[in-house]
Formats: sequence, C-alpha cells, structure tokens
Amino acid sequence: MFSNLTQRLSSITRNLQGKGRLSDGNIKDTLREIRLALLEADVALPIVKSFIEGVSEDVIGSKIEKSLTPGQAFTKIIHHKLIELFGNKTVELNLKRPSPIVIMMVGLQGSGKTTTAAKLAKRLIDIEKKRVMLVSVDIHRPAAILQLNRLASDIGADFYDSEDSQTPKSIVTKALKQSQRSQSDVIIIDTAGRLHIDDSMMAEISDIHKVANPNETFFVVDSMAGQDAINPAQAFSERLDITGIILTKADGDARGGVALSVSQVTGKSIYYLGVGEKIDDIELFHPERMASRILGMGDVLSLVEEIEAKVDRKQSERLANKIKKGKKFDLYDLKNQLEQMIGMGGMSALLEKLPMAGQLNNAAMNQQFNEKQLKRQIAIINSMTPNERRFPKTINGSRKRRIAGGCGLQIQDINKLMKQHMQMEKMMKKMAGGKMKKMMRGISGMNIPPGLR
Ligand SMILES: Nc1nc2c(ncn2[C@@H]2O[C@H](COP(=O)(O)OP(=O)(O)OP(=O)(O)O)[C@@H](O)[C@H]2O)c(=O)[nH]1
Ligand SMILES: [Mg+2]
Repeated sequence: MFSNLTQRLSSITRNLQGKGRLSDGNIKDTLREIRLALLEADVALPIVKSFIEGVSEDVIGSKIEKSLTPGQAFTKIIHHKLIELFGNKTVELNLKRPSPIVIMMVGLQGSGKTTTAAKLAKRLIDIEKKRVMLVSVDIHRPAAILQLNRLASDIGADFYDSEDSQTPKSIVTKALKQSQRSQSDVIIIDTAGRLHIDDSMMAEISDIHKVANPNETFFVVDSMAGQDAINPAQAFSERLDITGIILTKADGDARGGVALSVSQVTGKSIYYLGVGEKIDDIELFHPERMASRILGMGDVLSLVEEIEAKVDRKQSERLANKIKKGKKFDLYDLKNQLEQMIGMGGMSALLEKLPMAGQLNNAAMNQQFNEKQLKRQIAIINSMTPNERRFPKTINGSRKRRIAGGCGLQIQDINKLMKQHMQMEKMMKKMAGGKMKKMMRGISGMNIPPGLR
C-alpha cells in the first residue's frame, strides 16, 4: 500500500533539495505536485483540496526553522498534517467498561467484516484474556452465519447459534441475553454487507444498531475501494454513530488513498489494519508510522527532530566560525564531534531509523560508528597533552607509544584516529566558506538522506 504515493512525495521533496529557501514560486509548484500525487493515490478530490489548504497555510504561516532545508521543512509539515488527519494518537479499544462491551461491524459487501470480527475476537482472547462471543445477523447471504460459526470455533470464541426463522433484531436481543448468562466480556456483532444506497438495507442496519446499542461501531473498509469509499463512509456515518474505522486488505497493492479519505470524511480514527487473510493478520494502526510510511521515510522525521534536539548548535557554529577564520580543525574539535555522536545514541542507532537502512552495509557502519568505538577514540584524545590536541602534527612515534600506553590501546588505533582527523581537517578546509554551515547541520559530515537535504 502507498508505494506510489510514497515515491511521488519523496521525489517532490527531493526536488526542493537544492533550493536555498522556500519562495512563493516553489511553494506553489510543490503544492501542485502534492495535489497530483494525492489524486493519483486515489484520495478523493474534496479531501485533497482541504489537505492542500491545510499544508499551504502551515507552510506560509510557519517560520521555517533555520536548521531545516526547504525539503525538510515541507516534509515535516506534510508529516504533521497527515498525523493530524489520522487523529494524532494510536487508539486502542477501551476495555474498561461494564461488560459485555458490544462491538458492531458494518460496511459494504466483501469489505472484510466477518474476517475482521474473528481477527479482533482472537486478539481480545489471546492478548487481553477476554471471554468473547461472536454473533452474526447476516441472514441475507447463505452460509454467512456458518462462516462465522466456523471461525469462532477455530479461535475459541463463544458463538450465538441463531435459528433460521429469527430476524436480525431478535438475534441481537437473544445473543445479548446469552452473553450475560455466559458472562462474556465482549460481544462482536457481524452484520451483512450492504450498499449505502440500498434504503431498506440501510433501514435494517439502523434498526439493528438501535437494538444492539453498541459501545463501538466499526466501519470496515477495503483499502482497494479507492474513491468509492467516500460516499459509503459518509452514508454509514450519517445513519449510524460510527465510532471507528478498520482498514482491511492493507497488504494488497491498493494506492492507499482510502485511509486519508475515510479518516477525513468520518472524522473518526482508524483502529486496526487488516494485513492478510490469516486470522492473526491484524495490527493496531499507528498514525505516526503510517504518515512516515506514506512519506517513505522510515522514522526519518523523528531523526530530524532528534538531530535538532541533540546537536549542540552553538558548538557547531563556533566550529564553523573558527574554520572560516582559517583556523585549524584540531583534536579538541574532533573530540567534540565524537561526543555529540555519542549523545545521539551513536551512529548505528540513527542509521536504523533511515528508510534505506537495509541497503547500507550495516556491519561496516557499525564497526566504524559504534559507541564503544567512539568512546575509545575519545579516550585516545584524553591521553594527549593539551599541546598535542592543539597541534596534532607534533605527535610523533614516541608520543604515539606514550598515548597508546595511557589509554591501553594499540599504536594502530592511534594511527587510525590521526588519519580520521586528517581527513576531517581536509574536508573542513574544502568546505570553509559557503558550504560550511550546511555541512555543520549534519554532524561531522554525516550523510543526511536525500529526502531531507
Ligand atoms: N488479503 C486480505 N484479505 C482479506 C483481509 N480481510 C478480509 N480479506 C478477504 O476478503 C474476503 C471477504 O472477507 P469477509 O470477511 O467475508 O468480508 P465481509 O465483509 O464479511 O463480506 P460480506 O459478509 O459478504 O459482506 C475474504 O476472502 C477474506 O479472506 C485482509 O486484511 N487482507
Ligand atoms: Mg460477512
């Protein structure tokens, strides 16, 4: 899901990469491209419009933080907007209510209500240790009730076995009574699929809803539904008090627009994602993660925030000024950089958050950047005299031996550090001037992923 939207959005923000700052022109172009990307992802037009309006207000109204490039700033705003649209927080079923808690599944034909009823029941049984009863009021499709009955016995849920002659309302009434007798904690009512334009079926569901008086009414929607999900979502939430959404078939290649559209239209949170046909294929929906996934950035946003929070910007600026004035990058400066890296949890912790982390040669990266290694390098610098730190060139063979002895390491380790320092010094020299500040945004030349530059 979302892979296309993801590609489009990351290429849009990448295009902003080289731009020094946001201007009316590039804001307009970018908004137009985001609009297209959303439409292509099957998000409904009115939702696209209001989303773009929101983003544009935020972009124009915000003081873009100096530490972020336009691409980063834009990404951050879209990310926040998406999270907001998804209701900000991960919602969980409130189980601290008098039992039985009544949950009702509603939606179009084939959206996944029956499967999801069973998946949810299994979750509640296995994880929450609840006693769950399943009941079907689908008297319209032959074998629908049998389908749920089988699932119930597979997962160890109770099942209310109705008679052929019963109406949905009487099934609900009797099932509720039975659930009290059996002391069920939760009762999940599976309903027949229906079209939102079928008046008599919509009247039926509203009657069932009144009798059941559920604590939660979940609108179950197929990710593949695309724009076709809008009208039903609206119709169902007008008729019934929808309390949440469950998005099924998120494992498929749907373009993902449904998630955005349905959240917006109903104003309700997505509780769960169905991610496969098997009974365990259900997940909690995390707005943060989904927004990041849509933007194709792993947890890069939190990475940006982490960098902002942890980089000692004053230090970095001081160093930038120093180099600009033609002064040398000495071992005090290197130590500073190493300490900042440790402060950020080391390089490998950061790398894990990058979307392309899998593609990096982790072993090599870890070796070069792990915390132990950083601490060793700092220990080497600590074993030097102030003069050596300031004038690394004075460190000759006998000094190296003394330093190695001082920190309990080998001469090779000292050599490695000296080499690293030399490389960084060279880089600093090259960068002195315009590019310096930009580089200081990343720490010691750390590679910020393309989408964020
Ligand atoms: N891949 C995948 N398939 C799913 C998911 N959820 C449901 N399905 C499949 O979708 C089909 C329809 O699922 P049902 O649970 O019977 O749908 P329903 O809403 O109860 O259908 P009606 O009762 O006929 O309205 C079945 O083949 C399910 O296996 C999911 O999250 N991923
Ligand atoms: Mg069904």
